[in-house]
Amino acid sequence: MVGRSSLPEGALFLGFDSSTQSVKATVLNNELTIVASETVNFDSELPHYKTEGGVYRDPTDDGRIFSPTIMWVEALELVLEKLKPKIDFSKVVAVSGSGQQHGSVYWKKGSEAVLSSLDPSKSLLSQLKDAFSTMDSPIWMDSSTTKQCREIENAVGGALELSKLTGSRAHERYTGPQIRKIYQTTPDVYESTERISLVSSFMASILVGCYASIDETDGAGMNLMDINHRIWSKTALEATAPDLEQKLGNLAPAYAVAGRISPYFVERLQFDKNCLVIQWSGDNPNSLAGLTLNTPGDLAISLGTSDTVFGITAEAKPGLEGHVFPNPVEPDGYMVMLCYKNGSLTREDVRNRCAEKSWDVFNNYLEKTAPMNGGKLGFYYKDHEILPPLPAGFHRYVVENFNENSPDNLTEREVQEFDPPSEVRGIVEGQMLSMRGHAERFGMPNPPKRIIATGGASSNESILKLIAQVFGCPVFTVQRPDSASLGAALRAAHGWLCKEEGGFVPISCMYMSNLEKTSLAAKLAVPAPGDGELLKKYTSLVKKRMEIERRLVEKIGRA
Ligand code: ADP
Ligand code: XUL
Repeated sequence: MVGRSSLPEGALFLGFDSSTQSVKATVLNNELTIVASETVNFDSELPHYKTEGGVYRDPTDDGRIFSPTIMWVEALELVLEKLKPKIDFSKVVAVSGSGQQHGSVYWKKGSEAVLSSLDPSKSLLSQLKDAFSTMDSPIWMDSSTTKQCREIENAVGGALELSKLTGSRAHERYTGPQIRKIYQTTPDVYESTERISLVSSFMASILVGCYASIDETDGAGMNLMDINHRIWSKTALEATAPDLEQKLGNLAPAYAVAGRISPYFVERLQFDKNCLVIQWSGDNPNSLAGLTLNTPGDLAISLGTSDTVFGITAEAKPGLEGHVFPNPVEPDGYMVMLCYKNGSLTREDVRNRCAEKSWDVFNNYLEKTAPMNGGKLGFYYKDHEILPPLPAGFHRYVVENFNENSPDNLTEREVQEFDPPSEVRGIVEGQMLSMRGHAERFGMPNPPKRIIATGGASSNESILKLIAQVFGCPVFTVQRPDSASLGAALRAAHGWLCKEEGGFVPISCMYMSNLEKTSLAAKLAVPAPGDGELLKKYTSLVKKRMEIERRLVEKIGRA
C-alpha cells in the first residue's frame, strides 16, 4: 500500500479555481497542509471588463449570461503574479484546477499553433486575445437555450432517454445546448472554431501549451458524453451540431496527466520543466475531492455563487431531476448533484435590500426570528432558476394550521411582502427547505449522516445553524471555504502519485490515518439539533413547499 510519505519532501502542489466571480489558488505541501492561497476578484481587480459578479447579462436576449473569455486569461496571469512572492514555483511538482462547470471557450482555427509558441517575454493576454472565434463564453448561469434543449431531447427520444444516456436531461446551461445555439445563430463562429474547451480544459490548455482533453467528470456536464462508457455519444453529438466530435477532442480521466507545464511558464515564472499539469475538472467535482467525501451517507452543500448539493453513489441512475457525473477520484464511482442558480447573489440581494448591506445585520435577523418563520415561506429567484425551472420573480406565502397534526391540513395564502427580518429568514430557510425536498426526491441520504458545508457563505455560522435544523443532522466545515481550489491542489498531488505509481491509486492513501493533521480535515461546526418536534415541523413544511413549487412550475415554469 502506498503511504503518505510517497509525496516527496519539499514538493508543492498548486490548485486553481476559475469560478464565476474570481480565480483562486491554493498551494499544498507534501503534508497536505495549505502553505499559500490567493484570489483575484474579477469585478474589483479587473474593473476594465465591467462585469457584475464576473458576468454580463445580455439585455437583448432573455437569460443570456456570459463572461469575456480573455478576462479569465488575465486573471490567471494576475493570480500567478500575486503568488510569486509567496511560493517558489520551481518546487511545484504538479498543478491542477477547477473550472466553473459547463462554460465553454471557442478557439479559432490556427490557435493551437499560437498556444504552443507563446513568447515568455510577453503577456498571455497580448498573445491570446485574438485566439477565439467568439470573445464571449456562455457560462453556467445562461438560460437562453430552452429551444435547443427541447430539440436535443426530442432527437434522442425524450428527456429521460437523454438523461439515461448522458447523466442529465437537457439543461440550458449545459454545453451541448449552448453549442447548438452557437451553431444555429452564428454558424460562422461555429465554422471557424477549431476546438471547443470547457473552462477547465481551457485553463489546462494554457498551462500545457496545447489543447488539453476534456476530463470525463466535467465532460458529463455537456449532455454529450455517454455516462456509462465515458466516451462521446454519437447520438447526442448528432442531435447537437455537425462535425462536433473533432472540435471536442478526446476525453481523459480526471487523474490523468494533461502534459508538462509549457516552456512559457518555465521561463517566465521559473516553474520546473518537469512540473505536471493534471487534468482540470469542474468546481463541484473537485470540491467533492477537497471535502474528502467518500461515505455514501454524507452530503455536501456548497454555498458559492451557485448553491449545490452533492454526494457519492456507486451506480449511475439518472432521472429527470438532478445530475450524475463520474466521481473525479473514484474511477468506477459517481457523484450526484443538484444545482441552484439563485445562491449567494440572491442572498446578497436580500441582504442589501433588507439588512443594511451587512452580513452582521443579516445574521442578527436570522438569530432573532424563530425557526419556521411563523409559517412565512418565500421563493426568491433574482435570475431564472434552474431548480425548479421557474422564471425570475419572488413569491411569498404564509402557511397556516401548524397546530394541526397532519401536514396535509396546512393551508397557505399568498402575500406581497414580508418584514425585513422575515425576508432574511425566508430566503435562507426557503433555500434549505428546497434542498432538503429535492435531495430526498432525488434519493440522496435522508437524513444525511452529516453535512459538509463549503463555498463563500459557509463561513456564516447562522446559516450553518439553520442547515442543521432543517436537515436534522450535524454540519461540518473545512479549514477554508474554497474547497474547489483545495480539491484541485489535492488532485494535483493525486495525479502526480498515479503517474509515479504507473496507474490509478486510491486518493485516500495520501491522507490515510492522518487526515486530522492535514488541511483537509472537516471540523464540527454545528452539532445535530436535539429537537425532534422541530424536525417534524420542518418535514411538513418541506412537503408544503414542494407542493406550492409544483403548482408554480405548472403555472409559469419553462417547458
Ligand atoms: P464562487 O462560486 O464564485 O467560487 P464563492 O464560493 O467564492 O463563489 O462565494 C462567494 C460568495 O460568498 C459571495 O457572493 C458572498 O455572497 C458569499 N459570502 C461571503 N461571505 C459571506 C457571509 N459571511 N455570509 C453569507 N455569504 C457570504
Ligand atoms: C453546476 C453549476 C454550477 C457551476 C458554478 O452544475 O452549474 O455549480 O459549476 O461554478
